[in-house]
Amino acid sequence: MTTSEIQVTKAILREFFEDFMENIIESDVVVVGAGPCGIAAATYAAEEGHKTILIERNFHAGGGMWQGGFLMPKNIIREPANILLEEWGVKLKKAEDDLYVCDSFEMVSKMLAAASSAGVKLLNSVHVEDIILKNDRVEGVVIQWFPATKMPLDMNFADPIAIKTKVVIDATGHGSVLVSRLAEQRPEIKKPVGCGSMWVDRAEQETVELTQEIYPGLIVAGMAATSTYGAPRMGPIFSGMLLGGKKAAEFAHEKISEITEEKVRIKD
Ligand code: 48H
Repeated sequence: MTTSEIQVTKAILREFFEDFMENIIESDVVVVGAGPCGIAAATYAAEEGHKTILIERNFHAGGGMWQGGFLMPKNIIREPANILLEEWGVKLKKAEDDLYVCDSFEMVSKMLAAASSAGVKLLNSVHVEDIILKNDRVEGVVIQWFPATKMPLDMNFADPIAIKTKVVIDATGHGSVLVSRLAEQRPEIKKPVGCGSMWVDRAEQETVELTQEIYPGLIVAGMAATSTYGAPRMGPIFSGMLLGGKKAAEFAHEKISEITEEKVRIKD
């Protein structure tokens, strides 16, 4: 049997466009940013049965997990977030007190495997540059190929496209990209201030507490929540990110249930 170049091209095009039309254009949850928080949020949302898209501007997913601390690929987790990682099959070694350590490579790959098994669709090399903001609600995101955003300014003329969803989760890390965009247009939303100085205990706890629905249809989670509200930073420890991601998925589930009930009520 011979394989032609055209067969390869056709298979890629057909699969990409079918997937995009069926699963991506309209979804239940869009998570922006595939760091620890975003991957956890997407996995739990998909496990609840929601059609979930995870968008990452880099070729690779994993965000801040790859480089551990000080460019050393070891990640630290604190109880009770170790349970989440153990469920995904990540090997943890007890460090000190309530701390565990694992290999970054294993954490990233097993989290991504769990996301994939749950049915999450990953859209990588895609930059989210805006939200769809209609009727005082976030109804989707505006996307562009990431390499296109890196073209010289005089060539950067490519218009983006939009995808619709019921709930958007801003898990873009330090930049709080979607909240920043919202704050430019809604005076009641404060511009993200950036994270405060390091204080591990408070930071880990506040990251989870601050993960919330900041505006109808938009949940801010993980480091994006920390940076939005100026809470302390935590350094290379990821429990707040995982627990924040789980909490964001729980919020998303509640919101989708409310939207579904509202639709049924209107129909009746
Ligand atoms: C598409 C985007 C866009 C965009 C950004 O930085 P992350 O790892 O974020 P979290 O919240 O999952 O985890 C934070 C953690 O990694 C960290 O930074 C810690 C613990 N810091 C402590 C400290 O003291 O500094 O992942 C965010 C992801 C990245 O992969 C980005 O590439 C991606 O979001 N992203 N993707 N469109 N506009 N902006």
